[in-house]
Amino acid sequence: MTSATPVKKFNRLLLTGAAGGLGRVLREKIKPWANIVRVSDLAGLGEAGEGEEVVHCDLADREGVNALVKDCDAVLHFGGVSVEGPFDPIMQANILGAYNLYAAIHQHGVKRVVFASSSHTVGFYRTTDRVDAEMPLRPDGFYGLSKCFGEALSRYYFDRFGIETVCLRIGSSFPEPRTPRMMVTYLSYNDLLDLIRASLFTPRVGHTISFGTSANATSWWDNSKAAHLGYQPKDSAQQFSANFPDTAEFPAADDATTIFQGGAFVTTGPIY
Ligand code: NAI
Ligand code: 15L
Repeated sequence: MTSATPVKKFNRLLLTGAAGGLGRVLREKIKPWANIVRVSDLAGLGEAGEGEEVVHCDLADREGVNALVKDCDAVLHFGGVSVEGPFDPIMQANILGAYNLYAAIHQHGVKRVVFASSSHTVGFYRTTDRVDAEMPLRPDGFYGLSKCFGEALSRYYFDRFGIETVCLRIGSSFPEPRTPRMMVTYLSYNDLLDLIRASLFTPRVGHTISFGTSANATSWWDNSKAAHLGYQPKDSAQQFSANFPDTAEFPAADDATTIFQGGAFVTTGPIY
């Protein structure tokens, strides 16, 4: 199947991280995919719109997460700490949070999850490397490590119980690339939406890891292991190339942020 029109609607679709940068975009776009979208976050979400339920919940709260997942058919897991930082908040939101979520998903019989993983699971590969989904993980900090945990946790729940997850190793999904590195890692919001749609509606995905970028001129990632999703990016960072002219100041060639795929993340941590 291609990433085109969904073949069926979910009754209730849960979106975590709905107050975040990506969550706010998705909240508007995913309504056609379900009769009810349950949007959740720690942060303010405003009033529930038509066809929405709003649930404020800390992912680290086991009972809260259990109630959050109840009666949902599928989960888009976009909540959590999204940058490098001290271990404790990352552990609470991303590690304990993922555990709470999958325990609830198992208990309530949810069959499909789309997990916002990150390219920082493999940030210590070099920008001269080409990385595929089966190569060893090389996280570039506590944040990347927490995403490795989410990928392994979802693998366990697939192997043990057949709960299907597509882990999206998202590159950089913002309105436009902010750095020269993001000319490689950029994922437009429209392409992100296509990738999530394919991840939710492709009939059998098992446990899939897909890199998430647009069709940028340069790529560090080989996405052939996720070809069954049929994801075909339509946008490209090239439309923003004027933002980074040859005359602009780039990091030096021997700078760690130039050498490694994770960019600035590779030198940010560890933060104690
Ligand atoms: P964001 O930081 O804007 O949004 C994350 C949301 O999670 C926030 O609204 C925050 O309040 C919520 N959150 C944090 N801790 C929580 C907790 N303990 N319980 C409940 N909610 C909590 O991040 P963004 O950019 O929207 O990213 C969404 C997801 O996609 C994140 O998991 C991030 O790691 C992942 N991702 C994003 C990329 C991007 O380029 N935007 C790249 C790679 C991965
Ligand atoms: C990520 O995983 C982060 O969530 C996002 O905020 C960006 O920093 C992105 O990676 C990136 O590498 O650009």
